[in-house]
Amino acid sequence: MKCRVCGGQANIRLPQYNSALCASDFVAFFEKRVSGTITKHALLGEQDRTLVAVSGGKDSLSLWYLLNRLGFSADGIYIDLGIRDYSHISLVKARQMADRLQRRLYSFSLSGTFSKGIEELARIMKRPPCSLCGTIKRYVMNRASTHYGYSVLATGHNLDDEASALLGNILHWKEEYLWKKGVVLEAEHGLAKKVKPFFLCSEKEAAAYALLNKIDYVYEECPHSLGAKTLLYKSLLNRVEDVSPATKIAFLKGYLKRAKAEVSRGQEEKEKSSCKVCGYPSYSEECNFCRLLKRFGNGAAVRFDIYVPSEP
Ligand code: Q46
Ligand code: ZN
Repeated sequence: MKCRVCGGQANIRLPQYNSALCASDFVAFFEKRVSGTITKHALLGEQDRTLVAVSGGKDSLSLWYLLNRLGFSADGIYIDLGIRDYSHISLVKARQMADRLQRRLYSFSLSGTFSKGIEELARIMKRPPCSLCGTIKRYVMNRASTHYGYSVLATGHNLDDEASALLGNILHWKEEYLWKKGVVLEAEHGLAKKVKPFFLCSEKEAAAYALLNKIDYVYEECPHSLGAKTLLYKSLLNRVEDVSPATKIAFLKGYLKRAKAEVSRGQEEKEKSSCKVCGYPSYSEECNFCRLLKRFGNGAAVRFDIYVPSEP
């Protein structure tokens, strides 16, 4: 197998592009692809201040690293869900990257605020951990972005995440979410713009990029992701991809084209008002997060730890 660019020994097969590349040409290819997505969809501009949602996994750490390599000075935010060793190790990996990049890392601790981790909170509230986790993460990231003056929040969602979520939305006809899964969600209601620069990059590509750049990430997935439906959809899509390479990318590209048309057709969004406590957008008088804080916060305020790496 020869590298399509230099003709040397290829290490990475990319059947979806009918190609194979050596390590260094793969890194260049991957970076060019991400930077192409950023330009094509106007994800980031020179004047933007970017915050990357960092989980300690390969996608988010690779994204943080890559954005800085491309010249976007991006900081990170980590949310400590209080899941035993998993959360601890993830924070260690995130700090290592902050040191390597010499960038700030903000962190928010659930246990520090609610005296309980996500699992206990979910059990008491009789909610699935992932749904509660989603509510908390969205709020905390929005809050950190606006509070510290970041105009863009970038997440490491990759092609496989997006294709499986899309498949799930279609299988269950969740029309309220169907057209809101694009590469970019423009700033609204005073919140930062959300972007997904890895939208067209597969999980395998992100893992290869992490490996080749010696990015040390947490290998285990969050224990709650096991058994999640998205894993089933991912494996189904991978089986299709094995037989018919480039299906996933065509699925998402087709979606993006149609999503644009659907959004511009102007689906009426339910009017959002503001939370009377924190002023953030909410469908009810008091937002879910403030209600949670009232119930479990014991008077605690939302606070972030800021890790500023010392000079190497
Ligand atoms: S939602 Fe669920 Fe993830 Fe939160 S509880 Fe873990 S698996 S981290 S993306
Ligand atoms: Zn609120």
